[in-house]
Amino acid sequence: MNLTMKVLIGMGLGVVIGLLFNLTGLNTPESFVNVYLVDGLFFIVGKMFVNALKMLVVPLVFFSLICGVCGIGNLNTLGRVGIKSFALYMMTTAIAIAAAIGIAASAGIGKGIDRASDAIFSASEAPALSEVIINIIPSNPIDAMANGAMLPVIFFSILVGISMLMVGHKARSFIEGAEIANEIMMKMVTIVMAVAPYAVFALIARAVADLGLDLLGQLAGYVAVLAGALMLHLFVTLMAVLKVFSGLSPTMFMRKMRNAQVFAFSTSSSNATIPVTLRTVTARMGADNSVASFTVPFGATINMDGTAIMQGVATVFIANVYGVEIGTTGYLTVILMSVLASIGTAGVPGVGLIMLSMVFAQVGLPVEGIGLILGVDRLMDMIRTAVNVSGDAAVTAIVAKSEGKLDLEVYKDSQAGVLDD
Ligand code: DAS
Repeated sequence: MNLTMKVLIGMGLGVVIGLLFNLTGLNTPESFVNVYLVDGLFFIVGKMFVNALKMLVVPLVFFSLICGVCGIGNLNTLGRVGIKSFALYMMTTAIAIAAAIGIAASAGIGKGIDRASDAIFSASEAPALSEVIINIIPSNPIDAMANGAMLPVIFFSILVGISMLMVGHKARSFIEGAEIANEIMMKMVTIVMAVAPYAVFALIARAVADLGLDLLGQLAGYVAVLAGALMLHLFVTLMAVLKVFSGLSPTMFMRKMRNAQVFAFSTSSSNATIPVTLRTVTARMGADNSVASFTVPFGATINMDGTAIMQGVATVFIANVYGVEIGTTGYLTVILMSVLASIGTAGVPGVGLIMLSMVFAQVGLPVEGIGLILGVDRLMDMIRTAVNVSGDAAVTAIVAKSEGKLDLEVYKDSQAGVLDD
């Protein structure tokens, strides 16, 4: 049984147990069960898992970003293709998360929860935007890492990557070291995510015991708004960008992207889908490999429109559930952080959730809030990964066409390359 199924079972059991406690009134401070089980064992297991997620963030972002930046090749090969694709990737991600926050805020998801107790709801103030911008440059990068101040860590990591590129071949062993360290971090993510089913059970059981059916209704709202925002980005925003920047047919694009989207959905991993995305944009859409071989892996590393959408919607949801007023400044910080963090989010299952703990910490939301959405995240990860790879392919088609390296005859031929599939 795969992890997604185990997480869903953990969530289902957590809801049943939580409802049992909530509906039988066992969730009172006096009840033995509540004290030793719900606020005891479940609380401890949930806290330990959230700590494990937070433990990963700094090393994961540091090494992922260095590898992402060094993956550009050397700075002078960055060239037009690198600059065009980087600009388009950042633009689509920023549009994605801004739209997602707008949709989620207007939908008011997570509002009006009747909080039985403030025990699991405690949030701190978000820092002012000027302070956030000033502090992007760390006076002490080690201190920033030690305190999990992620925007300075992201800035420092990108700077290290660029500097390594400038040193050139002499830094080769450092770059190889960073690539190995990044691989180690990916394995650590896999280990932590293996515990997710049990943590989901504990976190959901405790939240439902406290909030009852009310939370489930709100959670359904979160899933509906997130799925809607992802579909809007995929079928409207991305296709409009494709049409405006290349004139290529969105209908043909979607028809040819189907296999890659299904593969991304089933693996929840942009990285694992790279070979399928590459074959789709070259054999089926006619993009030249000289462009695609750079923009597709580059996109799988730095382009995460779907993930940024999840981070935007989840932030609004948890802020409403916890009754925290993030304000415009806070949301601008979330957009900046999600766009920058997407550079460091490697395309593997569940990594977007780990980055979410970083976004929450930055805007003063309790990271425990992740426990409320953890159960549905595996499912949402599948959808957002399909959106992520669609963004990688769309930007590849745009850049290839702008470089005169896309064979329009192949793109227009619905049967092109289909024999390989
Ligand atoms: N599953 C990641 C990917 O491969 C994205 C995420 O975790 O949000 O794109």
